Amino acid sequence: MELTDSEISLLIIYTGGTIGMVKDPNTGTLKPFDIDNLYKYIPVLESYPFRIDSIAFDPLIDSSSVNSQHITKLVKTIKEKYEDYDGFVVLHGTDTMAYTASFLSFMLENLNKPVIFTGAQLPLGILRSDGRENLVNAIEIASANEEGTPLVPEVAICFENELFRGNRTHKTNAEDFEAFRSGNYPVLANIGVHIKYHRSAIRKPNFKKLKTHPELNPNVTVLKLFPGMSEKIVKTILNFPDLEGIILETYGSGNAPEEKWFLDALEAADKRGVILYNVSQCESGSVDMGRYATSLAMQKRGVISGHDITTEAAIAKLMYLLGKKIPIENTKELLTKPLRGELTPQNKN
Ligand code: ASN
Repeated sequence: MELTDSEISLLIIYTGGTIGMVKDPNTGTLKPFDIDNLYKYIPVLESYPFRIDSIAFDPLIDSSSVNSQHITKLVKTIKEKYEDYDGFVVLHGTDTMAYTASFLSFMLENLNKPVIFTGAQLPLGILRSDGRENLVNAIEIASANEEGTPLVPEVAICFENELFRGNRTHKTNAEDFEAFRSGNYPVLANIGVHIKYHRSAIRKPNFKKLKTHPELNPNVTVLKLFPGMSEKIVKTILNFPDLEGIILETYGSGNAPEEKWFLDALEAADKRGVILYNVSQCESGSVDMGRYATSLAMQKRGVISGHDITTEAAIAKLMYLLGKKIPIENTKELLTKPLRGELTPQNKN
């Protein structure tokens, strides 16, 4: 039986971001304002037929200031409140929304309830704001259920009439309301007169107990390759003593220069136990190591394929797996497999 409106309860976790920002009269810059603004601009929140509670970060932040503590705080909040609510809406700035959503997807194992991220490109106080529609849609989706089972039991991003899997998403536009794209995975829902859920793309609940993983290992970095990069700088990065994992943002289907110094530096890092994770700079398509000689050379030096994972999800996955302190061989193996639908399984024969 579907839950009746009066039985549904949602928690809005307001972290900050443009949605609730106002102009600082002294500097003219946008800064997050308090949660009362939400209710002022969306009075319908007070009269919703569900129970909607809200809590806010103190201080509220522009999402470009998000750090591991903020992410851990979100995980702990959801864990503490998990049994009290049917779903969660996270109001978050757009700049790092794809990162935070990716982190949460890994850190909330056995998630069986919706955690729907949303925000805005224009603050609610501005008449043309996209925030109202985004928030109302996110609430609708977080509360949607079939016989008491949520329709979207995963971490997702609801933005401009589309619902995306959080760990498949990338912010592609700083201007348009259509700010996000999911280049390698179909949208989970289209929002029009009706919300059309694409059931086959949505994760199925496993009904297991939520398990949280609050530890993240920060000893990772991203190296975006470009023609003409400095040997000295690249070697310094790969040799950095604390480095435990590096995402190599490579060209096309996972290609990189075949120069000897570069391949030797990769080999040396691999031998020191640094995880080398190959992620494409392209928004769509995937790393296919061995398709070209250049990527085969990397594979021989220990580089692991991230297949069609986004850089955001790769960072989150690496920091999460390294935070678990499991043997490096297990970490390497898990990096090639989907844990939360973040990459497409590879059928290597
Ligand atoms: N700088 C803002 C943030 O990420 C951008 C936004 O939310 N549209 O917090």
